[in-house]
Amino acid sequence: MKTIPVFMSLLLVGTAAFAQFTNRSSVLDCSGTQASGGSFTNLSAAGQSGGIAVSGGGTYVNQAGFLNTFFMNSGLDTDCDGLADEADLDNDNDGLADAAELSGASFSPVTVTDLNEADSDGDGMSDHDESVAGTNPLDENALFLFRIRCNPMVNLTWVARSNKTYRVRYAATPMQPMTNVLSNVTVRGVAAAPWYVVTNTLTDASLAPSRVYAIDVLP
Ligand SMILES: [Ca+2]
Ligand SMILES: [Ca+2]
Ligand SMILES: [Ca+2]
Ligand SMILES: [Ca+2]
Repeated sequence: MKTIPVFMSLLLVGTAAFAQFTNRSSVLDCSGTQASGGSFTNLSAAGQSGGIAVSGGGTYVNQAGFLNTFFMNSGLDTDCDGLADEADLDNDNDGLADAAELSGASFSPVTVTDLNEADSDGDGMSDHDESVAGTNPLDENALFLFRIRCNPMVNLTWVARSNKTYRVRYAATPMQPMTNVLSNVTVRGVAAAPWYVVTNTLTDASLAPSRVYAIDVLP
């Protein structure tokens, strides 16, 4: 409920400036730095030492007032969680904070993602999950997947990232919990910068009649 005064104040600011605003999540606090969410007061440009800056990504300069003409979708709630984007630390609810999406620092190499889109490249894997897997969040062909082949031993093959460790678990049926660890695998191999992609295969030689597998990326 505390968010209502926030965007009401922002609407007031936009009207007074006769401008259109795009800035959806870069309310500045009273010291002129980017606010980290929560409750806000004194949000008008006049009463705010830092004003409101354009959230174009990267560093923020010239924080006194408005920059150019921009659109503000006041009260926008991208992830429909009841918290307006202006006060939401994670607009798209993908698990990666807005600040992290703007900085790109969760990826190596540093890669800026869309803070209003949970899956920036539309490959079915969220920006957060790609940050954990170490895959390129802007490449729809780069994501963490594995396939199973039987001949008759089971070969599990997945596109991995060199030097990451993966836990392979299994159960006899999909109804059972994945409590059995087949192996923890730290993937090595020749892989090219910047994403160090390498294909890895693990063999399950148990010859069990049926198994269901899961692979986790370990921190
Ligand atoms: Ca996010
Ligand atoms: Ca995102
Ligand atoms: Ca993705
Ligand atoms: Ca991707």
